[in-house]
Amino acid sequence: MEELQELKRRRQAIILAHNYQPPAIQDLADHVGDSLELSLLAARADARVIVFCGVDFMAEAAALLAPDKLVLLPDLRARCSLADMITPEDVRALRTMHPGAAVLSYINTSAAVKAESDVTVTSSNAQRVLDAIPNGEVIFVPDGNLGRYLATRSGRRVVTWDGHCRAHHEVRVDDVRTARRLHPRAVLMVHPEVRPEISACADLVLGTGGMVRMARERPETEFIVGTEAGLLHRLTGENPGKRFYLLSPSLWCHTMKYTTRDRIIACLRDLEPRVQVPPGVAARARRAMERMVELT
Ligand code: CIZ
Repeated sequence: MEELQELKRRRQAIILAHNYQPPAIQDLADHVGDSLELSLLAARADARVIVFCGVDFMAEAAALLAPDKLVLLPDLRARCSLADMITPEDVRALRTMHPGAAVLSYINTSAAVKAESDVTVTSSNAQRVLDAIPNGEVIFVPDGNLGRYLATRSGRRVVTWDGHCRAHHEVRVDDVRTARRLHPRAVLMVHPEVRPEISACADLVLGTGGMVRMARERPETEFIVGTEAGLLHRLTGENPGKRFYLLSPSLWCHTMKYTTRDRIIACLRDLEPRVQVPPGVAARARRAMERMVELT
């Protein structure tokens, strides 16, 4: 820890950790949050170097919003399989098939896909952004479950893509039955990346930021959590006296767990691996992210 603190000071660095990071990484970070919160923090931070403990698209989003800072991702194997399920060419083909439709891309996309989109959304603001888009056809990529959830909530026609998060998509109705039986008084909160039949039987459907807020504000003391296991560390730490149960053992993202303290030290020492977005792509992708910030 001494070596890490000394390197941080020397590099004028801050460490940002996503809510899904391993507990030890959350504990050493300067801030823990969702991808948008952390990217906005990166932009405002009085630092020259940002160590982003998360997956590739998150570090890219931080690099887009904080172009004056050096953004490091401790392990380049930390990729998001959902983000890898769509390419910029796929988005261009969807636009050709649906001329005039607005393209909303989930934050879990590469900068190159964001650059092909009209606006980016996160799980916490997707509904608000959709409501702010004038009536007409909307394309939502790449998470099919979240796209279908938005279509059901809004009653609008949403063209979806068949991508999914492996961890959330694996949750089954049987997991819900078992958890409800074991914890009958608990509030069931799930992430909108789960299948529609799972969100349909939940008490709350929320992104991780919303789950953190609800756990704090609701009077109930037990919660079944339908999102990646890493969030339980934060929920438990911030809410002594309340209990949190993971909805399903499938809720585990392997690539989120590549970050280690040694890798953070190595990247602060070597100032590598860097996350950089080519300028032509960056300008258009930043516009899609800024539009989201304007609309929410
Ligand atoms: O936006 C994020 O950080 C993700 C991927 C999930 C969430 O709900 O926070």
